[in-house]
Amino acid sequence: MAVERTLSIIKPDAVEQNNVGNILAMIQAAGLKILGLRMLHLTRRQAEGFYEVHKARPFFGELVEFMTRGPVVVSALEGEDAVARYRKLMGATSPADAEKGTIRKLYGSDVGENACHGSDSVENGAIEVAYFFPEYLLK
Ligand code: 3AN
Repeated sequence: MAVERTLSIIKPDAVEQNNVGNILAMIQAAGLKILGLRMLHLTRRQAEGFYEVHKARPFFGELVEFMTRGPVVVSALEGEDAVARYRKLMGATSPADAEKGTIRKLYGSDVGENACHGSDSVENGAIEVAYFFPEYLLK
């Protein structure tokens, strides 16, 4: 298995509910290394750019509205098989379908306000890490 990088976003709902520390603790307990960490309030342009692939989906406007509602915490994670391991730790997109003990089951509310984002492939992991941590492009 290869060492991979993946991007985590702790979404506005989880920040509002004071779950940043709980989620970062779960990431670290899972053995994923936090390479970079930033708290920021996404601009509309940043959110639309990040979710460009979902532009045609009916929930795009709602998604951008939600993601710009308040601050988020983005982190670049690294580890063996990090993309799949973080996806497993997050649980299914809809918290109702997420396994017990996952971030979305514990802290998500619904399919939109689901506490966290994680890259869905190694390729997107590299692209998304570079979107928020351009300094990691060269390393
Ligand atoms: P995941 O984040 O699990 O990869 P995707 O790629 O299907 O899920 O969706 C991207 C983001 O769009 C999700 N994180 C979720 O918050 C949002 N989303 C997906 N489906 C809906 C929906 N039906 N209504 C509102 N937001 C949605």
